[in-house]
Amino acid sequence: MSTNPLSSVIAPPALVQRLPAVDTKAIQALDSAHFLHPFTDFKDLAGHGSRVITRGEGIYIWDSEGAKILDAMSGLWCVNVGYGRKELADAAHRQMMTLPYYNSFFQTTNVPAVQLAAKLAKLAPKVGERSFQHVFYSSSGSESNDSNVRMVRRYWDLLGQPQRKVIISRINAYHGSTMAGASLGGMSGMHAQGDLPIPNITHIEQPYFFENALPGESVHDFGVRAAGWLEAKILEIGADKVAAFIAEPIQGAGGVIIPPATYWPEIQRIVDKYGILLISDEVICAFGRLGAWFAYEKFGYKPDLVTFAKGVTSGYIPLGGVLVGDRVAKVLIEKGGEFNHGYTYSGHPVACAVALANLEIMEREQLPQRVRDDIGPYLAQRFVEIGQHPLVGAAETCGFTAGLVLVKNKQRLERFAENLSVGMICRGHCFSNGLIMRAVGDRMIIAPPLTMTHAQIDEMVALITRCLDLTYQEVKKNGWLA
Ligand code: PXG
Repeated sequence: MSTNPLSSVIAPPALVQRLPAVDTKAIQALDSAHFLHPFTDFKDLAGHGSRVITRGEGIYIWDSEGAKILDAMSGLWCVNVGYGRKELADAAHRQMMTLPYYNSFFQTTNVPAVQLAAKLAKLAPKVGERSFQHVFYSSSGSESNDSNVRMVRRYWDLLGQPQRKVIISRINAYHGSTMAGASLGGMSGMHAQGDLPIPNITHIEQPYFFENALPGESVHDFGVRAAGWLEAKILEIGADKVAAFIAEPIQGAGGVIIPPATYWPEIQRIVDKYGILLISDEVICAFGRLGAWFAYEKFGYKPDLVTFAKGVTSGYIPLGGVLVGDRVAKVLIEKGGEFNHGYTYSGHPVACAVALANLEIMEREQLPQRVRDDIGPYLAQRFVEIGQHPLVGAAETCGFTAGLVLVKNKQRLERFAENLSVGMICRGHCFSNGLIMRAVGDRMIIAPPLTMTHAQIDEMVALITRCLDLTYQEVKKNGWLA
């Protein structure tokens, strides 16, 4: 038995395998004594203790009790290249030994930050006349969206239109957890804590067909109507007061809400008509998740700013940022004057070095193409089968992410009462059966590493089916089916 349980928790994977098991109880006691977890009911957690994750390899993670778990969420939508990539550790080590930190304030720069900016500019496809030649760095998606708010305001100020302040977002969107990020997001639970949103941020309904379509409405018509809510909001506020519209290409944390094909072209028409900036928050959707380097490429729209984080380093080290399109960059650069905004870790050399190594892996293994042409279509095929399950009202995929809705009546697509928390019951079965799948209300969602093989997709689908069966038996026993 190790005398210091922490020593085995922080040891590298190869070593952990040979070390005695972690003292789970001791770690859990320290955890609840000192660590306030994000988005957590602290009192509830203290009652039963956290699950302690000790290592990862490929698409699997292991907990301190030795259980092997298939991580169908890539950590938190980020470990795109899978766990245990030595190249990324080597890149961090090399950079730490060369220059672990220097700032990019005061007209200084560092080599990895410059190289990464140039690399991202190359990977981001040009749309029409617009290209992305510039990057503003942060350390997370939330910070990046704060930077977006600052940049958008600065842009309109420099153009002599300071009254253009309102940013329109969507209900059930997730754009982070800082004051601006949570305000841009459309989560009512977050707004309720902290007097949010901050001024000049407003929301329209989301393009969620299953919930918001009219009886008998086609998906095609619903997409156009849902985009129309943006135009209605612009007219309500006054077009001359609207600065930008921000949206995730697919709403991730909101439950993998995939908009109809007609939605994005109509959104583009509307933002063009009123001249407002378009921000594509691709924190989840970029870097191969949807089968392209960037999601705007897949959906064919033309954003002015693109938020990124997570997959840029596959989550191995924090890094985020904004791709700044020509329209905004030109004004910020040519009009001059200092932009009074930035972070200690903007362009952190170690994070940028890891990102470069991560993108190299993604290019070498052609992960975006693999999602588009191979594992994405295979996942879609397997999800058609999952859609047949008696508990599943709808099952959809896009690239390498998927969502399904649990219903109490498959024919009438009737939903369970919210307080039954059927999604959480299903998630519980997933945990006990060695599968990480998220529950967002009664939507069960996945976003697995982009390195998954067909055999591993089969293994995951078998686990999902087993957990759906177990949930079905439980809700049936409780008399909750209709
Ligand atoms: N934008 C989007 C689209 C995101 O998905 C953020 C911004 C914020 O990124 P940071 O790095 O500040 O967390 C995110 C993050 C969930 C979940 O429950 C999703 C996220 C974060 C935490 C939980 O699915 N996405």
